[in-house]
Parts: sequence; structure tokens; C-alpha cells
Amino acid sequence: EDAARAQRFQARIDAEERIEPNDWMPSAYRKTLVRQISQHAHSEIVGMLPEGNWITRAPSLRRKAALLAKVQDECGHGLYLYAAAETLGASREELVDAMLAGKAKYSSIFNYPTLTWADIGVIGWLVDGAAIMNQIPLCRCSYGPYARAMIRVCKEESFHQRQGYEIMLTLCHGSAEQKAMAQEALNRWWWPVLMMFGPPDQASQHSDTSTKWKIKRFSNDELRQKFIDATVPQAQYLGLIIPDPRMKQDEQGHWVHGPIDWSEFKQVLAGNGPCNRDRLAARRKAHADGAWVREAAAAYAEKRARRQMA
Ligand code: FAQ
Repeated sequence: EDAARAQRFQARIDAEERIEPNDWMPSAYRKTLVRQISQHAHSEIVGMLPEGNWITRAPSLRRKAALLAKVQDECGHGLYLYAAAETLGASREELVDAMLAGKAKYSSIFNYPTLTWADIGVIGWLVDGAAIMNQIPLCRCSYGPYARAMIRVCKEESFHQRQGYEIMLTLCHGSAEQKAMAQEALNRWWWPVLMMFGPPDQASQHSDTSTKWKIKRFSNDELRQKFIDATVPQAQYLGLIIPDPRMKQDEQGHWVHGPIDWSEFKQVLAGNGPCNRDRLAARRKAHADGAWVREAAAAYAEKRARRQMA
């Protein structure tokens, strides 16, 4: 019976049908989606911290308003994504607790510090640029609620990318000092951004099944390559140098990167990146400080339900 169901399920995927919350699905499909969607949600929530660090120091009211709006969008993305994970039967409390306990992953990129204002430009330009490259194909993911959430998320990410690129343009057309600040930020973020796409294809343990289930439409290396090809001309336009002396263009016009230091990636995933401890400490404090809000909301919901019954 289960084998027949699994076959029908795969036939629906192959026919590009969307899988919805109440449809039958293999438990491994459910598990991998809960894993990916919750990691994605945690990334959005932890991802507010590096930029949040600059809200009080944005150089003008206009920059401050845009940054504030961007960080609020990230919070919204996190909430849609938790809601999408809940449609699979996961509980939000459990997911959040796993993150706070350091058991659940979130993107490696958010474990790096934002040292100067140029980092805010680079995050929008490259981190959001990489996020879009990865998330546009997820709009066609086989699981309906995740795919639909990604459509709205991608629209907002493209505004984020543009606000970042515009900061970079301003700095690169500014004083020598501003241009140097932009280059220095690019130097620090370039390699960690390439790691956002995940391990190389031969080391990516989930890729085969996620591709078969049309959760993934492109491999980690394919998306990394698309990102680099899109980004090199943007760096050239800014007059910045990609900090990869071995990068070269092949005959098809692709920019081939030099070796990535995967030991750094492993260290960050193991909790030993430059900011892992700070990030978790900040999330734990926020969660504890927000306990009264959750309690008040639950008490209010209970009161309303009682009133409706009466
Ligand atoms: N960091 O077998 P694979 C954003 C883990 S964008 C940490 O290749 P998969 C927007 C992976 O989970 C960032 N862990 O895995 C924003 C797995 O571990 P597990 C978030 C990583 O799932 C911008 C193991 O390595 N975006 O937040 C990373 O097939 C600015 C083996 O890897 C998403 O989450 C990494 N970089 O492919 C917010 C997109 N890479 O679970 C604020 C959705 C891999 O077995 C400011 N996710 N790992 O313990 C995906 O597309 C996929 O999950 C991949 C990984 C492509 C990330």
C-alpha cells in the first residue's frame, strides 16, 4: 500500500503538481521540508542581528528608514516560514527551542560581524543577492505553502538587494576612504557568501532526494556559479576587486572561482564562527524578554474564546 502511495506521490511530483498540507507524503519528504523550512526561518530571524547592529548608526534618515524596513521584512519572512513549517505538523515552540539550544542550523553567513557601514551595503548586495539566486527556484518547489511563501519573500529580497547595491554605488563614487571601506567589506564577505550555497555537490548529502522531490531545482554548485556570473560584472561596474586572485573566465564566459576553504565552513557550522555565541545569546535573551508577550497573547486568546462560547 505504502509503495503504491509513494509511486503515486512521485508521479504527481513528476507531473509538476503541488503537494498540499493534507495530501499524503512520504515521511522523509515531510522531514526534509521541516528541516529546510525551519533552518530557513531561523536564518531570517538570526539574520536580523548583523544588520540590526547598524540601525542606530545609519548615516541618514533615509538610510535608517530603508534599513529598518528591511530588517522588519526579515522578521516577516521568518514568521511566514515558521507558519509554512507548521503546515507539516511541526510545532513552532519545538522548532524555536531547537534553534535556541544550538541544535538546529541557520545560515552560516549570519555568524560574521558587521564592522563598518559598508557591511550593510555588502549584505544587501551579496547576501540578499545570493538568497534571491537560491530562492527564485524555490518559488517552484513541489510543496505548495513553501513555494507560495517564496514568491512574496523574493519580491521583498529584490528590494533588499537594490538598497544594498545603492549603498555600494554611493560609497564607490564617494571619497577614497569610502571606496576603501567598500573594498574591505567585500574582501571579508566574499568567501562566506559563496559558502551560503552549501557544500560542493559531491558532499551535499540531501541533494539527490531533494532534487528527485523537486524541492531543489538546481544543485549547490550550479547556483553558486550562477551567482558568481551575475556578480562579477556588478563588482566591475562598482570598480571593486573580487578577492580571488585565481578567478578566471572560461571559454563559455563563466567566472571560475579559486578553491573555497571548506574547513572554515565546517567550523562555523560546528558553532565556532566569529559570532555564533553572540548570535545565540542575543536570540535567547530576546526570547526570554518576550515571554510576557506570549503569555499575554495566550491569555487574551483564551479570554476571547471563553467570551465567544458564552
Ligand atoms: N549554512 O546536503 P546539503 C536569508 C547544511 S538567506 C548552514 O547541501 P540542503 C535571507 C545543510 O542544512 C539564508 N548550514 O543541504 C536574508 C545540511 O545540514 P543538515 C537562508 C548549511 O538542504 C538575507 C548540510 O549542511 N536560506 O536568510 C549551509 O540540500 C539577509 C548538508 O548540506 C535558506 O535557508 C549554510 N550555508 O542544501 C536574511 C534557503 N549550507 O540539515 C537576513 C533554503 C548547507 O543535514 C539578511 N535552503 N548547510 O543538518 C536551501 O536552499 C538548502 O537548505 C541549502 C542547503 C542550499 C542551504
